Amino acid sequence: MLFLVLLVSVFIPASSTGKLHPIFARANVHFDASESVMGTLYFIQARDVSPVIIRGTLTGLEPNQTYHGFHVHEFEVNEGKPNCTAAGGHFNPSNQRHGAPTASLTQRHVGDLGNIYADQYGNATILISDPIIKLAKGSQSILNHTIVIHKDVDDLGLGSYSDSLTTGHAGARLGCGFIRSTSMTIPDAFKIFLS
Ligand SMILES: [Cu+2]
Ligand SMILES: [Zn+2]
Repeated sequence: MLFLVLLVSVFIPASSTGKLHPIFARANVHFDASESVMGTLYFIQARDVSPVIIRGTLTGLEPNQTYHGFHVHEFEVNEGKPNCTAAGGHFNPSNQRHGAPTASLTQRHVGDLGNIYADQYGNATILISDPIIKLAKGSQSILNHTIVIHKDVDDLGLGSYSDSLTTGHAGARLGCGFIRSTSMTIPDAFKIFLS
């Protein structure tokens, strides 16, 4: 129990401003076409002003394929058997260029989360903290949008391809999952950090 309390304190710094108002979401990722990527991603935002933490594991990526573009896309997809193409373009409510997750809101799409890394077994363990996406209500909320995993590396808008500034030249969509709000209590939600 003490460990859990300590753990929660790591992700909810005492110096944070704003009322504690945790929001949780999850996305069940399923493969598209002939690919086999799948897994569950959890999304947590502790306060309206807090970054969103994304935690989860994906399996079925090509071993040693290294980096894969990882974005929130605009439209809803079917949860059990998604057509990832139906997710449309990158979630871009502020009408900006494609960029790196470290860029400011005027230099990236809201949905630009960079790349995830596939290990030698084709698994990707994901722990991302992003200050731009939100679960709280507002134009930057990713609830009811779709997370997409791509076949190729996202060049973060730095490449010389014709689509570097729109998609990061990340290629085909291996899998995707609809981001749905879920009602976890705080301890249950943060237990995922113990696994
Ligand atoms: Cu994408
Ligand atoms: Zn983008």
